[in-house]
Parts: sequence; structure tokens; C-alpha cells
Amino acid sequence: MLKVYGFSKVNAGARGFTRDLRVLWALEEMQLPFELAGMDHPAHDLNTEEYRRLSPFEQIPSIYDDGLAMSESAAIVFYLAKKSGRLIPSDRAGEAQVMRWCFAAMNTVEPPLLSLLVLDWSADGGCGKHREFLVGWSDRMLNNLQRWLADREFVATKDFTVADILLVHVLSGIKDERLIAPYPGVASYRDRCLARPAWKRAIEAYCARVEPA
Ligand SMILES: N[C@@H](CCC(=O)N[C@@H](CS)C(=O)NCC(=O)O)C(=O)O
Repeated sequence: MLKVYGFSKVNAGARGFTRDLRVLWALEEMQLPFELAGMDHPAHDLNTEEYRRLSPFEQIPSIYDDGLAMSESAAIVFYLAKKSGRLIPSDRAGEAQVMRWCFAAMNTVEPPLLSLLVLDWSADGGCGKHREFLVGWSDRMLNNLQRWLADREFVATKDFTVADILLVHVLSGIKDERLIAPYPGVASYRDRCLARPAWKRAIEAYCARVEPA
């Protein structure tokens, strides 16, 4: 049976936003059975030789499936989509579009948003110029994303795919709503994807299970 490594206990600020949710959402959409291995972050469950065989950077999520050890949320959801034949088109061109937008979510949209989040967590307010640069970088990506989404329901194909899961999870990490407010097309894309019953089931089960530290 597919084994998914997700948090059982994690920092209260990160709880509800961790990347195991990308995998758990995908599995809910795909209706694939799995067993969950709960990992306690403060107890250093990730810092063992055994876990590093699954996840070299000692991070969540990872999976073990039929002899295959995998980490990296994007690689995992793409693998699960190929395995299940769900949330990805079966033709090569459609699959390529999904891959393109999985990379865009991880490599183009997430970096400025995550950098800003980290700065706001860690800075003492003395990084005005750095913050201004990161806001400008985030704005540029959100503006271009809004243009792309103008006549689209989903980002990669006409149907919901794993690329939407990754991108929406990245967008849902925006803590400062003022950043997304100028882009109502991006906000409504995020909100209609988060209204899906599979996301609601995934986040409810997560909140019932994962303890804040
Ligand atoms: N690129 C990785 C990043 C994974 C990641 O940052 N995981 C965080 C939780 S969301 C983690 O395990 N942090 C614990 C740590 O680094 O000690 C992915 O997308 O799976």
C-alpha cells in the first residue's frame, strides 16, 4: 500500500500550510488508498538515517510506493497522476502542459512569494529595500498569472490537474491579502479551486490529526 509521510506535529505557524497537503489533496481527488505515517517535527523524526533514504533534505512530504522512495511534492503529485491516470491528460501534449505548470508553480511563482514570507517571519523591519524588491517580484508574477488566467478556468488544461494543486497551494501561502487584492482573477482562481470537496476533506482531516507545536 502507498505510504505517505506527513506531519503529525509541526510548528503552529506552519500548521495548515505544509506541503504534505499537496499530496493529501491530490490523493483525495484521485481517491487512491494510502497509509499515512505521521512525523513529529520537533521530536526530530525527520532527522534519521532511515528517513533520509526517503527524503535526502529531511523534509515532508515523501512517499514509499511499491519499492519506490520519493520526495519533492511536485514530483510526488506528478507521479501519482501518472499512476492513477487522474488529474493529468493522457496525451503527450496535455501532459507536457501539466509538467510546464508544475515547474512554473515551483520555480517561477513560489520563489518570490516564499522569499517574502520568510523575510516577514524573520526580519525586524529593517529590510525595507529588500522587501520592496520582493513585493515587486511577486507583483510581476501575479500580474502575469492573472493575464494567463483571464480566459481560463484552470491553469494547464481545460480540466483541473495536479498543476492546479501545486499552484493553488503556493498561492494559499500568501498571508498578506494586500498582495493578492490587486489580482482578483488570481484570487478567484485560488478560491474556486479551494472550494473543491477534495480539498475540504484533506484540510479537515489534516487539522483533526496534526498537532501544533
Ligand atoms: N521542495 C520541497 C520542500 C519541502 C519542504 O520545504 N517541506 C517542509 C514542510 S512544508 C519541511 O519539511 N520542513 C522541515 C524542515 O526543513 O526541517 C517540496 O516541495 O516537497
